Amino acid sequence: MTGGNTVYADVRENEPRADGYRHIDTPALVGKLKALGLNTYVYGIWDSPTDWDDLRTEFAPAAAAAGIRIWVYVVPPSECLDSPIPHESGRCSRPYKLDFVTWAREIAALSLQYPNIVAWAIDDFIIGANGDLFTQDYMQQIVDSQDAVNRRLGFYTTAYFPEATNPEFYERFAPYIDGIVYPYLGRSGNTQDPDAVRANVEEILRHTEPRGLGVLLLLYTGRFLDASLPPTETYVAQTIHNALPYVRNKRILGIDAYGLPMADRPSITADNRAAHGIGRFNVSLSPFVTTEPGQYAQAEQRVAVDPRARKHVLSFADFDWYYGNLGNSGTHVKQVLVNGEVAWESDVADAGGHSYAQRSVDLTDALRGTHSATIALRVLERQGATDFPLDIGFDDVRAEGFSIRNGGFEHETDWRITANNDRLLPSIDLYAPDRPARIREAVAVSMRGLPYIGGPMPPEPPTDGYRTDNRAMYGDGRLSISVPERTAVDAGRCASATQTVRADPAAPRYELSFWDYDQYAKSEAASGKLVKRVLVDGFEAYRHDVGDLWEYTWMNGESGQGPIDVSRFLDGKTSATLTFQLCTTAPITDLAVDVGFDTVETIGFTVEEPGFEAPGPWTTSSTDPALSAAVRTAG
Ligand SMILES: [Ca+2]
Ligand SMILES: [Ca+2]
Repeated sequence: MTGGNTVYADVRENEPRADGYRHIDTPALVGKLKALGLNTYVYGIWDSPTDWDDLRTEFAPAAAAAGIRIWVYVVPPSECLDSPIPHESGRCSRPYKLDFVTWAREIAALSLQYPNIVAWAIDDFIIGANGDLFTQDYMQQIVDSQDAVNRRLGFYTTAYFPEATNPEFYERFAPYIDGIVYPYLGRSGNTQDPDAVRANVEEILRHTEPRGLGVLLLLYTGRFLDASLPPTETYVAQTIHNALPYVRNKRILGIDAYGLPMADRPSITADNRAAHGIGRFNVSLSPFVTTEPGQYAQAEQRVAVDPRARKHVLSFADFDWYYGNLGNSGTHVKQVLVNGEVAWESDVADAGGHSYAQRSVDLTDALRGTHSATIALRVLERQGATDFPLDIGFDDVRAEGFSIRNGGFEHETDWRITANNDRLLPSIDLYAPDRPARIREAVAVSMRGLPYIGGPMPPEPPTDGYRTDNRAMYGDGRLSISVPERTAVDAGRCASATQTVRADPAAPRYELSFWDYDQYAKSEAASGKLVKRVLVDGFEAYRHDVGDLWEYTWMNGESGQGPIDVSRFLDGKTSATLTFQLCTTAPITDLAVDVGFDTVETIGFTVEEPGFEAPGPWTTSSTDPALSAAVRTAG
């Protein structure tokens, strides 16, 4: 299924139809589902106001003919960005929006026409303020509305592990629902650990089975925004392998491959977070996960030492993406240990951190006269944290006077990867440019119960500088609008990239889609100072604070935003200006930022170099010398 968090599940037609919308490509989608051997599709009504009609008139009958069952998914208030001002409106389940009594009736009616529609679900019942809407009285109205038309249609809601194992959740909702959709996130809000399936599912079934409720396991096969690393093909295959016995013995309803990449787009370029090559040692910690002092994760190896060497030196590169300006020191610490003794350490709140830094540790005294030693790269929780996520990288490990194997972490050998807890997740993180295709194959093979064996990862060509310097979404280029560290900029200054675009004056509507990226989220220190803006013919079509969700993540505006209707700015015009901008809204003294824009897509007008792979027609300017805009290409 498609929905929140995802990057291009690619189920739409390339070109807009006469109404100016890109519709669901039903023949292609049905064909891919058949080719992958999938028997059910969870159809999300969210991305486009045309989704419901595409389901009614095209997908439901085609899926029926192909023997594919359908679950219909609609969203609660927290995911409905609806405004009477078109360019401020975003994704929502349309046309009935938050009228779930009508959704219940209409989906039930459609399920009578197409009995392959077997269930419907509402996302996130009790996340945020959603619970205020779904009172017991309202739940009863929804159920009555559905049952008056089709009592056999299933009705479900999403329940994350804390709700899915909470008796109060069931006391409140069990009378109204047929079961839950459980998003599997390991033990600590991640898409890296497949090994908690059995423990988590068993615990959930202790609540659902006595109540006669069904469980659909939702597996993230595309990114989850509250996880530090996106899922890999081996994670997907192993999680399916662990869940499949529950499907076979009918204790769970099935496995929903959420965000399954359906087309052959490449991986996001910025997902390669190695210093060089495709691999690094990573320790990640998801948002909202609590850690305790003394918890650690590490990569360790036994090394042979030349006892006669004049010098023993360990060098490496590391990053943590935190910059000292946000404070919070004393929580997470990067360390090098030699024979269990700390030989080097750096707090993630130390200066630097936005990119890899080269380190050199003199171990001459520690290793003199010895023949072997244990070297460990460790991330230690000095103090516990509750919402201080991490994505730490170590790479380019080299030694003088002793030997290091696989110091570039280009494969999963030589290092012993361990943790003394299930919060900090250590791994050798390998980037595959064709990960979407690998994940699709892993799903197709594993759902059949067969073992998935991925091919070798293709190597990356050598790069100048660090691999992480290339933060493009796709390709090797993006728009970069940046301020350096320790640099003051007054309020009201802007840097921009602009081009004059050709518009079709007779287009039925005009749409602008783009993706943006920055380094900050949720930090008070970064909020209210820098704003990302997009102007269409001088009118502000988009405005978002740099402190918005999420950090280090390419977003389509934001999760609820998606493509923007810019018809009011372009209707009847043959040309207009398009401007991407970063502006200060308050004075800053030390708030280094490098905002990215990439992957511009339009309906009703044409943008040159929409992927910023070359400067082309983009004109950059700035009203402050410390604030600069540039089309930045790496290669
Ligand atoms: Ca590497
Ligand atoms: Ca690009």
